Amino acid sequence: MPPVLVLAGGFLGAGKTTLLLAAARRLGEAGKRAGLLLNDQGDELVDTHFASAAGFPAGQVSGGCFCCHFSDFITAASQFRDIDVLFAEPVGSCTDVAATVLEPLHRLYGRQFRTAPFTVVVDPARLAALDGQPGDVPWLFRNQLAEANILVLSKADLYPDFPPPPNQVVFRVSATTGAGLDEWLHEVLDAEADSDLRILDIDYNRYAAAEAALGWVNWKVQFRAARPLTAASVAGPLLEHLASRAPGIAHLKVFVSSPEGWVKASVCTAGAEPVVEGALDAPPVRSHQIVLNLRAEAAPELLDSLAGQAIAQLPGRATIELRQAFRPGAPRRPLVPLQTPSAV
Ligand SMILES: Nc1nc2c(ncn2[C@@H]2O[C@H](COP(=O)(O)OP(=O)(O)O)[C@@H](O)[C@H]2O)c(=O)[nH]1
Ligand SMILES: [Mg+2]
Repeated sequence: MPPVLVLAGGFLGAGKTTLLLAAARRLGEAGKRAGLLLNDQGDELVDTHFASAAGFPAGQVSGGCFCCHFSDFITAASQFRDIDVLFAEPVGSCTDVAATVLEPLHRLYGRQFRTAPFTVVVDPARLAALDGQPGDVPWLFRNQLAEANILVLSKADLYPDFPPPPNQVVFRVSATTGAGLDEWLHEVLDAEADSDLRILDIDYNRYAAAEAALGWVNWKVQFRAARPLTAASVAGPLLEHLASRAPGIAHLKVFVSSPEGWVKASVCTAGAEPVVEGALDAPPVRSHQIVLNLRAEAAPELLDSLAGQAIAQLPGRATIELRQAFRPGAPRRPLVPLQTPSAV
């Protein structure tokens, strides 16, 4: 049997990776093997390190979205061996996934993958803040919602009673507690593969403007501390320094690892409490690898210099292995939309 390919899109910080890891764990308990395919506009991705550290086969399409790198997506997806389910997470600033990824998947790769209905993961807090908001980024977010076959209202432990949007198949899921996870998994894994795609009529100029509104910063650093430090005592100050200074944060993530263990710390909106996961009790060591991903509605040069300051204030010597700061390039329109698109 070909593996089921489950695409789960949605905005930055919606909870996609956490959901997919929880689902992969749940499948593992049931004797099934799941892999994760992540995606980024840049090259070093906290999510991929996190998924590998959690013990799952993980791959990545970097340097652009699945849609504009469809052949890379197929190559990367084909490299997973002996899996039952492949979860794929497009970049959080991506829309038009139905037309540019799912439609060609159905048409050209139906024998290689059984494609599940398209899930879009939504953070209820961001959805609540969307009401009537003007601008290109809210427009992009609305398009993400409109093309979903299934909406997952994430973080149900925090927002148990959030009202579901009308005219959508909705699941409330907490990846943290596991509530609602089985129901969603059942829906995506057992549904008829060819659920109708919701192909949109996307204005690619506006889409490009929305993507370019975000500054994107990825750093990878080898850090030699002046004295032994735990991963948490590297990640904590780094995150706090940046979270209190970077404007318009959409997602800030730091992954600090050494052979003794790893810690992931993240913030999804300005002013939110950081979430810290991993080996908080790992013994202190001097050598750490730091991977930092920051996406914010601000100039990449500013975000890059703030990242540099945050790393410079750590007590020790940092050797930079990767330093990227940019606005995502304009996405490319698909050549042949097969179904009649609808406007949002
Ligand atoms: N309380 C709570 N937090 C969650 C849940 N799912 C994700 N998060 C947090 O939301 C943030 C963004 O999650 P992530 O999976 O990285 O989002 P992504 O950018 O959509 O992949 C992280 O800090 C997660 O720990 C959940 O079910 N409950
Ligand atoms: Mg993610």
